[in-house]
Amino acid sequence: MVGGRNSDITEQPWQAAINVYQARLRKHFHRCGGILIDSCWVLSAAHCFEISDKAEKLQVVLGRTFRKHNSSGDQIFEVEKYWIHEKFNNETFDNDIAILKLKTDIGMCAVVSPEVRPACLPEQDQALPDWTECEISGYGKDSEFSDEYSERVKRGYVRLWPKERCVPEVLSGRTITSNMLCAGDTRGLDDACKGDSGGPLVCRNKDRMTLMGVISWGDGCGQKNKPGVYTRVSHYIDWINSKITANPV
Ligand code: 4AZ
Repeated sequence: MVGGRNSDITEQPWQAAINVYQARLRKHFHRCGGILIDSCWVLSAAHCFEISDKAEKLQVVLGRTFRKHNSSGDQIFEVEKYWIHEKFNNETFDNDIAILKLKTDIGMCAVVSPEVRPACLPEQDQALPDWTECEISGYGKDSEFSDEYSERVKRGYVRLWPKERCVPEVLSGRTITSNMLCAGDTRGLDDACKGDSGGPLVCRNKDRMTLMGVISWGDGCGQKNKPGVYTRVSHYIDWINSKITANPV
């Protein structure tokens, strides 16, 4: 994340880190953010995964303030299976959403604690007013050309942009679909960056932190007058529920 502040995982207990095991180097590497939405279910971005990524190589870490440090509040899971949206478009990033089912033998996975708690989902097609202030979080890069991901989870504040402003003209001509939403600091301060993808954009709605976006893409990071682009989660409630219902824990 560009801008923003160091945070504590208890401030965004739905934040997940998705790691991929590299056999050659015999260790896990940070790939993307994710969002815990139910004990055994995590959302992320479709573009975070390659067809060659076997579920067995993925690891989901919950409850960590410091990305690489074990802590008493963390909960680590293997992935039983994951699904990339059937209509994900690799060119435009339309439908940039994926869902992961955590592995368990005991009928439950993540346990609610101060460090770990699911985000609420919006209703299908629910929208919030333009310029609503929302939060983004992640372990992504502190600047576009940084070599390393952030050691510590960060949180930033962005506002929801009106649809009329979320157009190719402000994003170097790239296609914007109705399944995307734009959010940014109009001054271009806080913004998601590489490694934050798949993570949350949450907005307060009726006193619940509600997952309105999945961090998806942007034209660089933190540039003035360029919003970040997010997957519009309210368009995928039926899709999410169909996956959860068809694959009981
Ligand atoms: C990325 O490369 C990325 N500024 C994610 C979000 C944004 C830019 C890049 C938004 O994953």
